[in-house]
Amino acid sequence: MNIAQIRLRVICMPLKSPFHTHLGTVTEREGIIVEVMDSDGVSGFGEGVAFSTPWYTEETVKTSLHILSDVLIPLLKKKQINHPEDAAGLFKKIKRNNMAKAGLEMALWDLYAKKNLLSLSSLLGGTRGEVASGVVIAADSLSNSLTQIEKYLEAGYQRFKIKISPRQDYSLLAEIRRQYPELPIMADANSAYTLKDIDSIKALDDFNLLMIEQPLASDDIIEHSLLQKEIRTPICLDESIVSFEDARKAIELGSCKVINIKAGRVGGLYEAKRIHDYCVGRGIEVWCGGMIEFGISRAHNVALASLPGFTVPGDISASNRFWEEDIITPEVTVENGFVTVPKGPGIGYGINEKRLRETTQFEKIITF
Ligand code: OSB
Ligand code: MG
Repeated sequence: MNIAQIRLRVICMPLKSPFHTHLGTVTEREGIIVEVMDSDGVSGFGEGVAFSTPWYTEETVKTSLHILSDVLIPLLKKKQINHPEDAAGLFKKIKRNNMAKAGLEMALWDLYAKKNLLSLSSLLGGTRGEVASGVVIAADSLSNSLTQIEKYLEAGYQRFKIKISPRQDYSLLAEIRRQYPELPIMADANSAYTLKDIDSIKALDDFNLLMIEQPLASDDIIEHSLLQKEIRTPICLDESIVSFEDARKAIELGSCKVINIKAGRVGGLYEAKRIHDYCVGRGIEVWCGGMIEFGISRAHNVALASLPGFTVPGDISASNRFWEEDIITPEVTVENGFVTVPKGPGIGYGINEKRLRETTQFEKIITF
């Protein structure tokens, strides 16, 4: 791959409505857009999905920018790579910083796919023409949760993920279940519980949840395996899985029955695909997670979720779930509960240059 330059942009946009979790409220989103251009002038795009503050993982926009500019891009400058999979090997000696790695690696996948006139989906081994769409309900009250469910049901979403915590769990889910006895719902706790709360977690078995996501701390891998033996609801891990090795260990221990795969959290599409391949055939379901992302990362998610093991509707919502106007064209849309997987080269979406320009707060060009 003949890289000529890399352009890093930090963009910022307000969310259409606040996103509440027990860890805090997100009202605006900063993100890093990575553009890798080759000597023919073809560009591949990736997105660094770290947040402004380290509430979800330890990375931030600033640490990602530092690791990209001062560590990863210099490595790529020194060593010519032939395939995006080589980037994973190159970045291996750098510990963690997975979202920074993924932002760059995903741009290389898009570029490679475009150069070879393949869709990213087919390059990755995708088999689906459309992916099932789910949405997250992250509201601050029961009534706001119910209003959002009504709105997103009308928009066609197939699966609803409700953010919960010990302060808002049983009564919230009970009322949702009372009004929607058949609705495919799950809960995401973002590590709000400890094993001491086992009775309140067990009680959630009443609601026929598809799964409960990350009830305990990210390093509570043994505790999750103890918990799974005590509850009927399948445990899905999110924050606990930042690598293939984490997935292998969690599965061997029986800590989960489902894994939420986010390419950003695990360091890129190569590692995401390895986790997917390992889960398929071991009876572990996977689905594609979301990061309140802009269109570039959303497009990568659509391609990833087209792989055969992604059997559960993911957190793959339309661009208009979060944004007045996204940075890609066309925007990601949900029709009859599905997003169509683009067939064009690479991620299959173009850049909305005007929107990208007006949301850019900082940019930096590194020439090779
Ligand atoms: O825990 O899955 C999570 C968003 C940001 C950080 C962590 C999580 C989320 C979501 C997905 O719940 C929201 C989305 O992008 O659809
Ligand atoms: Mg989660």
